[in-house]
Amino acid sequence: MTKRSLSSIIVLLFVLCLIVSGCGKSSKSKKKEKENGAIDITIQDEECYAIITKGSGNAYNDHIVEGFKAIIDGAGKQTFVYQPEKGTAKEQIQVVRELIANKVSCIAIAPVDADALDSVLQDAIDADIPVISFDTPANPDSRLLDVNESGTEEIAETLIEAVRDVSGGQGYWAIVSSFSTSANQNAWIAAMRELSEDDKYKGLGLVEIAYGDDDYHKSYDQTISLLKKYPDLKVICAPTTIGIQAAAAAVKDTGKPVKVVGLGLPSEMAEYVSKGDICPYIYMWNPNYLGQMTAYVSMAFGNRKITGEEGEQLLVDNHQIYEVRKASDEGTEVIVGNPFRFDKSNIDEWKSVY
Ligand code: RAM
Repeated sequence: MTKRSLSSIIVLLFVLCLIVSGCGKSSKSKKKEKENGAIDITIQDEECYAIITKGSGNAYNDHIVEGFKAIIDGAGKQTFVYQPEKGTAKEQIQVVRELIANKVSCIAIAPVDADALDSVLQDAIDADIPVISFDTPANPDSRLLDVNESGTEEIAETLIEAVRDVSGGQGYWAIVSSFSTSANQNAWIAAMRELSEDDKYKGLGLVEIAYGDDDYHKSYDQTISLLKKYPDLKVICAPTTIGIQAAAAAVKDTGKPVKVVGLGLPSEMAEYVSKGDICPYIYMWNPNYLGQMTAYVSMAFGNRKITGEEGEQLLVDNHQIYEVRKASDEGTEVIVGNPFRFDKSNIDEWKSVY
C-alpha cells in the first residue's frame, strides 16, 4: 500500500470517528438549514468540543485531557480528543482541517509549532469556529484567547531562582527544553535570559539549550551530551515534564554532581525529589485544572458568551474570577495559576494526584 493511500484511509477513519462520536454534523441538517433560508430554531446543534494536545505519551497532556473531558462530559456535551502520535504540526494541521469541515463548537489546541498552525487556525476562525490555545500559545492572530497555565515572567523567575539556589549562585547551567518550536518554552527561556542580566544572577553562565522534543530517549541523549561536553556543569533546568525525568535519570546514571531543576509531575519525579540529592524540588501547576479551565473557556466561546477581549471577567464555579489580560505576545490570555513547589515535605502527598 502506498503512503498516500494509507494516509487517505487514516483521514477517512478520522472523519467516521467524528461522525460516530457525535462531532459530525449530518448533511441532512445542514441542507435543511440552507433550504429554508431562515434559522431553524427547532434543530439544536450538537455541541462538540475538540482538544488537540502536542502529543501522545505525555502524562501531563493526559491529565489536561482528563480535566477537559470531565467538564465537557459533565455538561452533557461531546468531546473530541486528539493527541498526535508523532507530535508533529502536520498531524495537528490535518486534524484541524477535519474539525473545520465538521464545524465543531470550539477548537482548543496546544500548537507544536504556532507558525505552522497559523493559517489553518485562521481558516477555522474565518469559518466561525472559535479557536483557543492552552499549554502553549497559538499566534495572536490565530487564537481568540490563550489559557495560560501561569504567567511567563512568574515561571521564568521561579526557574532561574531555582538555578541560583541549587548552584549557590555560581557556575554553568544548561537547559533541556521540549520542541525548539514550542512557544511556551521559548517565552520562558527568553524571559530567563532577560532576568539573568540582573546582578543577582551574574555568577551564572548559561552554556547551551538542548531540545528533547518531549521524547524521553531524545531528552536523555541530549542530557548525556551536555554532561560530556561541559564537565563543569552545575545545573540542568528542564521546563518540561518529559525533559526533567530524562535529565534526572541521565545524571543518576552517570553519577555526575549535577543538580536538576524545572517543571515536573510529582508522580514522575517523586523518586528523585524524596531523596533530594539530584533534584531537591520541582515546580508544577495542576494540569487537570488547566484542562478544566480550557473546557469552561471552550464552552463559553462555543456559546458565544465571551469574546476573549482584554478586560473581560470570567467567573468560574461561582467564586473565582479570572480576568482576560494582554499577553506578552500582544494576544490575550487568562492566567490559571502559579507554579507550586514540591519538595521532600509534600511530594508523597501529591504523587498520587498528578
Ligand atoms: C511538557 C510540555 C508542556 C510543558 C510542561 C511543563 O510536558 O512541553 O508544554 O508546559 O511539560
